[in-house]
Amino acid sequence: KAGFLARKLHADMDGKKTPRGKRGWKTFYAILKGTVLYLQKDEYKPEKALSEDDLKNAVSVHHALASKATDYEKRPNVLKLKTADWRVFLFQAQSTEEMESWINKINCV
Ligand code: I3P
Repeated sequence: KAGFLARKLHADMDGKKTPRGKRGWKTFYAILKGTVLYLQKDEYKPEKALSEDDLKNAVSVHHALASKATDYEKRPNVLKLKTADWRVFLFQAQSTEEMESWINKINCV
């Protein structure tokens, strides 16, 4: 599965709230491949290798939990992702259908 997702960092690996200055929304082209959610700055080009930033932004969704972010009301179609290393991300999809599709795909990994 692939598509555009806006990401907001909510909590870091220690489970603590992501500090100010790093909490802004940023749009990526997301690709779920195996147990990894790749977040790339640009749309996927098969001939282009992943950049260092792309690798840094990749998230393991193994033993992660995705759900609708019912407590976040500022934007529509936002899902919450809790990872096995205690990070929390918010991802905004482009429609309700897309959000539900991402939640199902991530939870079925
Ligand atoms: C954050 C940015 C986010 C905002 C967040 C700010 O600032 O403005 O858009 O979240 O508020 O801290 P920065 O880019 O300097 O990290 P919302 O869009 O959800 O309001 P928050 O700290 O209340 O999460």
